[in-house]
Amino acid sequence: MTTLLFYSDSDDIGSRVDWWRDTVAEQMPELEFRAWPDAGDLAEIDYALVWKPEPGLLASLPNLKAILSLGAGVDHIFADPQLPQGVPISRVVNENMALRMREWVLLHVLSHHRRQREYDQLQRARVWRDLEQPHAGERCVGVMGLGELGGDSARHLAAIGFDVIGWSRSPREVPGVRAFHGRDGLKAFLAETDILVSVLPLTPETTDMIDADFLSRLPRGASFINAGRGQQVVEADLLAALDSGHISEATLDVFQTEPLPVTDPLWTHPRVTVTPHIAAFTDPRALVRQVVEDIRRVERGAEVTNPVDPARGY
Ligand code: NDP
Ligand code: OXD
Repeated sequence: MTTLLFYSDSDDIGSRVDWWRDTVAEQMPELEFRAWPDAGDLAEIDYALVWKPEPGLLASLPNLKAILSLGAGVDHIFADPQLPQGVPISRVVNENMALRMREWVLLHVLSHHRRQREYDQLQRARVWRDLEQPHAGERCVGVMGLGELGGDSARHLAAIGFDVIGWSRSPREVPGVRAFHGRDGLKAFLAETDILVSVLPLTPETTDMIDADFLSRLPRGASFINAGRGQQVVEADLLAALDSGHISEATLDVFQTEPLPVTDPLWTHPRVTVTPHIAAFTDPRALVRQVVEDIRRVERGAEVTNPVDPARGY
């Protein structure tokens, strides 16, 4: 009997264990589904489907054949100092995830571009006034991360007329996007960017990357939109850049601490929009299809669908 262990530290996902059990059973009735903490004999677990597994959990499964991430990001798996070496890791990639991210990115880029925050203030004050509106081709949107999600958003930003540039670790070609890469390309990329969008994975290289020095390389008045990970941003430096006017506004979906603590100044900053890590989310049915596909592949000796490279960390 092949056995899957399901673990999630998120109440949203964890409270729907019966849905996951039933949906997995519909697609793979021969698979035994166990939900943490009712894991039974740990030596019987072949696959672990996880979100933020507690440290040491995966190392306690001696016969694990693959780790399947409940999210697109895998930093929650690499955060485990006892992560077993050599066990393949698969992460979520599907069109619905890219579509959701694209919707969120376009919504907020357009809101920054069309100065919606200022119009909201004018409405509250009952003031009828138009603000200068450059057209999209005069606005440079810089997208950091040109992978499954960032690449798709960048392409669609270009399709509605923005001047789009992108930044990745290695050279990438995205239709309609002028691409920069690596540390060497970063300065030039930032110097051109009016609206910065980050969809980067969290790795040792990207942790605390967006600090005072980084932000100072953007033109004065640039704005920032983050859907990558909160740990990439030194939040005190971002607040200082907002207060000085160097950064005109920020829309943040991800934070150093989630949920964002009620006392955090980001909640009430007049030029910050907060969304609760909802930019893109996994379509659970598509994810179950991917899980079943991954298990079938590994059982026949093939590679998982979307392998993560432990050396890169994403
Ligand atoms: P991919 O692995 O497909 O793409 C990652 C991109 O980031 C690649 O272009 C990669 O470069 C680039 N990159 C990685 N490290 C660096 C670096 N050090 N310097 C420059 N570029 C770098 O990931 P996805 O697009 O699927 O997902 C990206 C991230 O989005 C996830 O890891 C997660 O953190 C976040 N996310 C957020 C969600 C939300 O709701 N807020 C939902 C889902 C994901 P290269 O092309 O050279 O490999
Ligand atoms: C993520 C996700 O990685 O929601 O943030 O999938």
